[in-house]
Amino acid sequence: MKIDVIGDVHGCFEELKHLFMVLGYKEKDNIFIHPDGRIPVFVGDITDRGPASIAVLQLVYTMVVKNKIAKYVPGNHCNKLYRFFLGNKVQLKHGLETTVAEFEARNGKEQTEIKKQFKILYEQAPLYLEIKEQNAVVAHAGIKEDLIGQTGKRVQTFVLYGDITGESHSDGRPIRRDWAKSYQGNKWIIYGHTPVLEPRIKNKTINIDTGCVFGNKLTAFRLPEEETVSVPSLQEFVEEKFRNLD
Ligand SMILES: [Mn+2]
Repeated sequence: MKIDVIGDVHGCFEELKHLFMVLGYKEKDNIFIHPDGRIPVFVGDITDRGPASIAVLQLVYTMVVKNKIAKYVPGNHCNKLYRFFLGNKVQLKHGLETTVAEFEARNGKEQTEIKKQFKILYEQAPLYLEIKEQNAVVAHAGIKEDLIGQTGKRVQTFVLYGDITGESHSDGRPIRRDWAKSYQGNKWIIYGHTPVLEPRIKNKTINIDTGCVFGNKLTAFRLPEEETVSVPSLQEFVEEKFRNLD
């Protein structure tokens, strides 16, 4: 199974369609199929902030759940949207407000359908995905070597939020340890979550969240080729969202 892992889409539907085209997928009946049977793997955070979160949600649902020609792991934004759909009290900020506004603009029948689809997508998703054939692991915010193969609350927190310490910077951002720098494993760890201007490779890890929703680009990482493919963003560039990581 050859794979194309796709970074945080965040509602950037046009850029996602463009990326599929550049990767050689063909559009058929509103889904994207690769002539060589390649499998797209979404690294999570498919909604929020961008212009077309519901369209992305429905495309990912159709490809992953209905047609089973793609895979998906959840991100922290997915987790929060799921809790919103469960009826839990969640704060409508950090981009969730845009997805909820799109959702509330739909009629009742469409809302029922969208909610049902996302719940199924989220509930059937693994916390992270081990792709043995490619000796790779896909996890939204990454994963430490000793957590691979495990499940549970600690693993869930790590794959959704990264290696957080529980403390915050003065601007409110959580302090995160740089787990990728000390990663010693031989499996590829493919992740997103922290926007970077260029895909960041450290040891055998790669961060492919190139901040499409903040105006940079949408990136895929292909295995076994070990190459990245990006398309430019159509969104406004927001420089302060990008981290300078060495
Ligand atoms: Mn994230």
